[in-house]
Amino acid sequence: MTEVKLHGAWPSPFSYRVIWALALKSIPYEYIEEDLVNKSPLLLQYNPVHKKIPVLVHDGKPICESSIILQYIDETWPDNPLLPSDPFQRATARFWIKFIEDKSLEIWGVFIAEGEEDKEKARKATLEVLKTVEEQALGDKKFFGGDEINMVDLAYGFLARWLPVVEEVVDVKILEPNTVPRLYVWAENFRQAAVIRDNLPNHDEMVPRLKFRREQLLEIAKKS
Ligand code: GS8
Repeated sequence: MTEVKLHGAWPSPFSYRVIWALALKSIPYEYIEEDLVNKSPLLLQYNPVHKKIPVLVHDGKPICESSIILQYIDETWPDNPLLPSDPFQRATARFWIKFIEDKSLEIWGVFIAEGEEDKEKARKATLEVLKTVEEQALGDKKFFGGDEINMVDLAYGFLARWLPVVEEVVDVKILEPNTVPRLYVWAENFRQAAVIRDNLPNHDEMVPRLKFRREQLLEIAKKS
């Protein structure tokens, strides 16, 4: 019997990518909640380079970095594939996963924006990224993967639950029906898909957690 463990930290969007992939594949696993202020010796042993969650441990072998973990899961448990079989379509899916990884600093910039001018700048930068994604990657499809959720949807999943909480905490509006209407509908579809809906952090619980985290980060930024 194969043993799967996931080291994560609530409510990390990177942990959730892996949680969703395991759920979509119906893979049983043990979840281990890490305290990122006081990391466990096991986490440091499994991810000595970045010392970050998520780490998937499969039969004692640790795999780090959420997008690499998604690929590992898809290759190890090929039922309910998360990537298209056609090499060109696979390459395109990987392109968009890399795109959002490369743009994550821009998007998370909103989280630590302070003052109206800063917020507006961060809002515009994020919206620019979202418009590109909507026009070039999503188009008129229900999901990035077409009718079904695929790996690209999982990589962008944070837009559906985390970004709205960030918008609320920072008091900016970005992902709106009048700015990126197709991406807005995608976010609703994503949240409502059965496997995702059953594995989403609670919005009301996230708000105080993200508020607290934002204050911490702003404090650190002021000191440096
Ligand atoms: C990012 C993981 C990450 O930032 C991935 O897996 O995709 N590129 C990686 N993990 C954070 C928690 S989520 O905010 C983390 O583990 N931070 C601990 C630290 O920086 O000390």
